Amino acid sequence: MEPIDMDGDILMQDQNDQRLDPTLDEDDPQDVSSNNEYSFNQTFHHPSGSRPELSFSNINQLDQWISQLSNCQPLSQDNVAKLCKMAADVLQFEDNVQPVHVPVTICGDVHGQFHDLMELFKIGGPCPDTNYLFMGDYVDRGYYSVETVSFLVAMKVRYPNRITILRGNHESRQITQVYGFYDECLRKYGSADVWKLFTDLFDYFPITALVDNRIFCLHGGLSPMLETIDQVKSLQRVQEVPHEGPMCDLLWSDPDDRSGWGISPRGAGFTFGQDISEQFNHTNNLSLIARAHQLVMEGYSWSHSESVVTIFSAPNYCYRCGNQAAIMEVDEQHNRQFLQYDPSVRPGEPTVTRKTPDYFL
Ligand SMILES: [Mn+2]
Repeated sequence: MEPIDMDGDILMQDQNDQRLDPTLDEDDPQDVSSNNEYSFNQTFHHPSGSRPELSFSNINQLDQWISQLSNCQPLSQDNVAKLCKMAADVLQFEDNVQPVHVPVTICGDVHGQFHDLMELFKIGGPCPDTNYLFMGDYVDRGYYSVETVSFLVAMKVRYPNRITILRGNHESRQITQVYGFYDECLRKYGSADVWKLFTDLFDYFPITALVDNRIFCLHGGLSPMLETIDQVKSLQRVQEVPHEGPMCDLLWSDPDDRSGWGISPRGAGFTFGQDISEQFNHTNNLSLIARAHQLVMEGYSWSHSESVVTIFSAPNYCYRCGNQAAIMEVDEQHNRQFLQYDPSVRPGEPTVTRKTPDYFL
């Protein structure tokens, strides 16, 4: 049986953008293909002041939403609108390089596999008792992107110091129109309004996190335009994921066995070798780069003499890849432990077998 190449999200070519986005107006600023500026903005600082405290009524509201979502019941469109407004008020105060402290459990791609996300919290311990850092790709591919991203965003608003949610390359207007989230919103809500609410919110997600100044966490990988973490801090991140440039690379790049920088087969980001990872870790006094973005059969995989780790948290990805999932616990002493898990059962749906059907033989 041929191996299934399921990790290769491909960035669509520019000329397809208009066709792919049915909501685009002629002069809609969402079309980022003409934006060739790399958006370093030395004057960008996150808004001064602090995050507003949650009111008792907001806490009650959030607890009710979290309870409903825990049963895989989507919120009403009005409540999604309220939730996204509250979430933007939280996320806008976070940094491009969001500081996180140990102990924390670091997770990779989830991709709409809601029941497996519930399994993740069983394996890793419930939030907020356990602190979590998710490295993006909550939507697309799986059947429950709406419930998955609604749940994680509600948890973020309810427990902002206990859970960190980074942006993945799928938290994008363009990619979600190709890989499922847009269609799922249409199917579950009858319009693209909820898709618009969430994709507008994605612009505020932090793009990287730094665990106790030692572990640099991000969805994809490094960029030839970024030598230091301070340079990441000066990016203007509140925008659609660009097609190129440093912010694009952070969400799209992959480590590679070849040294130096390479052209990525994904059509966005770069491949980077061990020499690049070791230089970046040395320059920034890091012990590790933790990233997601690639399907790995054991759920985690070391690269570059353990200077990079890939974590993938969607077991049996796309309900057919047969892979294990993993999360990485980092304790107070910075000891790391990987917890692996298999797919949960989705109620009411047939068990999918990986056995090749006889009619293919
Ligand atoms: Mn990805």
